[in-house]
Amino acid sequence: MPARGVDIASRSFDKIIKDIRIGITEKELASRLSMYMVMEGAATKPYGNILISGPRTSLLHGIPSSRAIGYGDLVLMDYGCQYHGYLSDMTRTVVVGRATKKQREVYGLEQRMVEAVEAFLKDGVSAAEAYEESRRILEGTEYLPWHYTGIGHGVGMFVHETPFMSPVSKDIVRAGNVMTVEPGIYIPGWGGIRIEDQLLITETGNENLISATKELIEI
Ligand SMILES: [Mn+2]
Repeated sequence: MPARGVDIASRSFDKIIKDIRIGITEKELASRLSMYMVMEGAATKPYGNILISGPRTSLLHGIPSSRAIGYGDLVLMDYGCQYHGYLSDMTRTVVVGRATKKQREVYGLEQRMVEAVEAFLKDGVSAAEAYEESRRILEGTEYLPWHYTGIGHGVGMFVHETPFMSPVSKDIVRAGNVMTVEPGIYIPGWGGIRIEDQLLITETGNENLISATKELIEI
């Protein structure tokens, strides 16, 4: 059942945030995160988990490096696991120390984008219109140029499946689809903030399978 893989990922988030501290490297944290998922029941074969920090968080598909975590860093974790053949995929971004005004502002916009798309998604809606729901939150702000167009995708036995949500998508979202919602704001040289949930689409709406909080966490 896909629900189990998302539970493993959410429980591992509660564990990994306790390990984040100044001086620990991205690689150390990434390996601990993989270990927690296996200890929680995931298959041992991982797939490209992302755990990046500081200005590197603006990299869409950054690979964990030897960079040590510092005060004021954003730490972006985009990860999931395999359980009985099905995959989970989620992202959370946290701040080490007190969030700056700008970090708080971008995080707040990101939260609003995720909420807008999740309020929109149900059986029969257009994936391209779902993208518009996130884009319009950034209209009139300085952050619109840093909004990435791919804001979600189906997840099943593969990590990226239909439906794909983007401005050029022709896909229609259907009840029974399991898919991510992951708009993001990626500012080169500053950093990026992404929140990614994984939803089960229903006739009337959707059910969020990720139980980890979306509120800003300051570590
Ligand atoms: Mn994803």
